[in-house]
Amino acid sequence: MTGRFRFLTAGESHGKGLTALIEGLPAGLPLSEDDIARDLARRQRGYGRGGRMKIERDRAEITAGVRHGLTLGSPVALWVENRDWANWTERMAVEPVEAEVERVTRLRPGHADLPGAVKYGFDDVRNVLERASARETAARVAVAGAAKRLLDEFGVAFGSHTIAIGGVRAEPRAAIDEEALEADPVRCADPAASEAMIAAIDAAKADGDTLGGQVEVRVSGVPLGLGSHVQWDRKLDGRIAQAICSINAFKGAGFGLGFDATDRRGSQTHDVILPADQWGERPWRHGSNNHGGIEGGMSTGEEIIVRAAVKPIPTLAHPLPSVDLETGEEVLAHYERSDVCVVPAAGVVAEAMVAIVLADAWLEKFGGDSLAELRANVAGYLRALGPRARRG
Ligand code: EPS
Repeated sequence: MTGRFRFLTAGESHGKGLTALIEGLPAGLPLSEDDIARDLARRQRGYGRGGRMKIERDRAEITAGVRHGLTLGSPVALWVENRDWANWTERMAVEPVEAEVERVTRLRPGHADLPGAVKYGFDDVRNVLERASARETAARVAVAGAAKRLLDEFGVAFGSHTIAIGGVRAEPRAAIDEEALEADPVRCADPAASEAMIAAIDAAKADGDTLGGQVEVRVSGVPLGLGSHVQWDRKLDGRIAQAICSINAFKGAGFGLGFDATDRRGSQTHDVILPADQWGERPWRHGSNNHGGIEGGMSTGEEIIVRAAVKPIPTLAHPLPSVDLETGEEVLAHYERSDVCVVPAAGVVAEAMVAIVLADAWLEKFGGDSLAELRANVAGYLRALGPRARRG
């Protein structure tokens, strides 16, 4: 992130709610709560979620930075209520409470519990797990609603889908029916794989276990030239990978073929550049998109394709062996209500983080205090690129 579009979030999973503060949106951008609502709803769905999603009805309230439907160029503040807070008012009270509140001391392997509690000097793991919870991703998706709204002005469009759950892999599809995808319980475009994924989730649930998987994010309409090859922290793929790996339970990111490229020879990996006369519209075109729309840290004008790996979540109904933080005794890890598989929702969160990085890279490249100024800058660049090089 270069800081052209920046944001912070605050909020505990069972606290009053989530707050997000966005800086960098130009003035004059139409932005409404409805623009943000769609992805918040998409994030709440997905087979394998636990009881919490039956309680929440996520909706972001815009509390600053927008007037009469248009951004002011000032920070935009968002508020997402935790409906579950009503059940936690004493355990998560801001003020000290009289009652003895039960502490969590049995550490969950794979979670932030152990390093977080030791590092911050807590004797109650709840002080860590509340913030380490993936509840926070609701705030990120809300922020991304504004980032997407900005990029939508320029025809940039986002999608994501599940490509693997628990070792069940989807067959690649040339085209994806978005409506069918959103209706699919695991957001998978391959119906046979979707059924097998659901069966795998059921089996894991029956065993008190959890499942991870892989998601793919696709972005169309990004012109050649976002990011740069000249410095490590300006590389677009590096910035996206950092953003992806910052999401709870995400363990890696790849582009285009992703890690599958490591099994191929170079001649089978790189996208040949074809001359104009084969394609008419532009002076060149890549013959394939194995590189996923980014080469040398810069967008190439092709569709951006990000693949990301999600580990199985660490809260297990049949807990793993662990240690009690207070006594040092061998115990079974803490369990409280949780999800079996979050991969379908994780795709929506990955899409959100890619949108945030692209909004930042967009504003870095084009700048402008108002949408009109940004528009003029984009148009000037596209003119300079030439009519043949604009879009993938
Ligand atoms: C989570 C545990 C579950 C999930 C939660 C993440 O919450 P609870 O402990 O209230 O049952 O539902 O995810 C969300 C609340 C959300 O909005 O995605 C965890 O421990 O990370």
